[in-house]
Amino acid sequence: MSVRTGVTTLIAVAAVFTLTSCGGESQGSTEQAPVEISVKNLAYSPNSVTVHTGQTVTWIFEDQGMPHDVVFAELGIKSDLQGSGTYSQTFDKAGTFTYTCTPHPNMTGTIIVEE
Ligand SMILES: [Cu+2]
Repeated sequence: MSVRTGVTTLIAVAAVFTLTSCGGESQGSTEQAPVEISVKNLAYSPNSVTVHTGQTVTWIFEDQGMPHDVVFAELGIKSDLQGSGTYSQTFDKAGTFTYTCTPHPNMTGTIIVEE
């Protein structure tokens, strides 16, 4: 492993810890734990997640600066095109919702919202 790769990995790990540690609500319920989706390598990972109504999903854009977005055409929801940073969306309506990326139509994902 090169030094550069090692440093990059450390930064990535630190970022994940930071997001995880400050994302919790004060409810103390594991059911409402933050749901995070990595946007990397032209894919959303995990590709399909199940949440409860009122829960927030955060996409983390980490595809080495390549811009992606998150578009729920059915819900009229569209994030900015982002090469870094995060985007969060709260789901208040139950259902199965698919989303895609504008520049890369074969990037798709699914959010299943349960009552
Ligand atoms: Cu994309």
